[in-house]
Amino acid sequence: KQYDIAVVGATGAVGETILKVLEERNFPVRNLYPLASSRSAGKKLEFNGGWVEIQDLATFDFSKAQIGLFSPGASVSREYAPKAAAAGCIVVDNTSEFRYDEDIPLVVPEVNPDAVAGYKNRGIIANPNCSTIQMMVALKPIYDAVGIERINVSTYQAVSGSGKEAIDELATQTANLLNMKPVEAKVYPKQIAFNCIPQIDVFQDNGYTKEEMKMVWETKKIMEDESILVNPTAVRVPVFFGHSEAIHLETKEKITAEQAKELFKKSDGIVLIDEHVDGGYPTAVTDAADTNPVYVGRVREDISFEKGLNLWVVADNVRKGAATNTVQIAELLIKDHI
Ligand code: A2P
Ligand code: 11C
Repeated sequence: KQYDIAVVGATGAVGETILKVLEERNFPVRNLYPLASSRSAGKKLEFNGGWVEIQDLATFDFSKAQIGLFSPGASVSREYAPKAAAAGCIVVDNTSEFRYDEDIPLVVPEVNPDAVAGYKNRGIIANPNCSTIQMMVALKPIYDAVGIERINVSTYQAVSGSGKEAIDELATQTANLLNMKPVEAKVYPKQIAFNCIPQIDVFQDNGYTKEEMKMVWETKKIMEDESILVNPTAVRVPVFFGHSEAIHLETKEKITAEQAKELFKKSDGIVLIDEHVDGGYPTAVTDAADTNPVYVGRVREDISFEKGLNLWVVADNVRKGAATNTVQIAELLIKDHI
């Protein structure tokens, strides 16, 4: 069976990667409808060896597609995802717009695949935030084995998480600085080249940023565990592709590093790189970028706390953090539901 697929935001960092991932995984696409703003309508994109014309989202008839893969930004999804669903096109939405609605499933296929069935509620499935997705994939085997009381996490997040303009900003600032020219910060509140910025997304009333609170809210929903505690700090770093996370867990039962590593080796979607030699760990640029797995390394028992475990977790934020996870959700939909 083949499906007609609309990709909304097809010219963006995530949208372009969704097209690549659909091709790579041989998703059974009959007609592909790449949609973007009127600025892009009429231009052509390559897909499966042919050229497909980009159409204007504002005038597209969603009854032509069975599945819509959305990543155009929250305000655009707010308007168009319900319209698509009303026309019978099931939406997998990458934005934060619907994630916290109780009747909208929030899915990481390695963690809570059964939640996909909730698409029936409103015709929309939400794809979690990139930093949450990679953390969930890495923590699920530990959670199932010994339980998790609390997660302390600091992130080192790539600029591609903010879209194409941010990728340009890091490149331009870096080139300017190397050529002794002044830099201008537009996407980020401070210079990102050769710097780290401890703010991702807007501040909330409690002094945490929205990116940090996304990790708190989404972890509880995906793990279906309101009691799990998350203590996050989210930092933007001058990396183009790949988010890294230093995670410290407080588990319910003691787990040794060796036991944890055995679990990681057996788990779908995880690649363990953990050798106690120079370079014996994954990094964003050398391992994760442009690949789909979640990489785990630096697995250590906490030497200061009995039920503590330390991990280093890396993944391509545009792939597993967005496009790949979205396509995997669509795969679950066509396998079991439509
Ligand atoms: P366009 O290229 O036509 O502006 P990114 O996250 O990399 O910035 O990409 C955002 C994506 O969302 C792009 O494909 C962009 O299309 C699309 N987009 C942004 N605003 C709209 C809109 N109002 N209607 C349709 N698509 C939009
Ligand atoms: C970032 N995590 O790295 C963000 C991007 O909620 O889908 C993804 C925003 C989201 O900037």
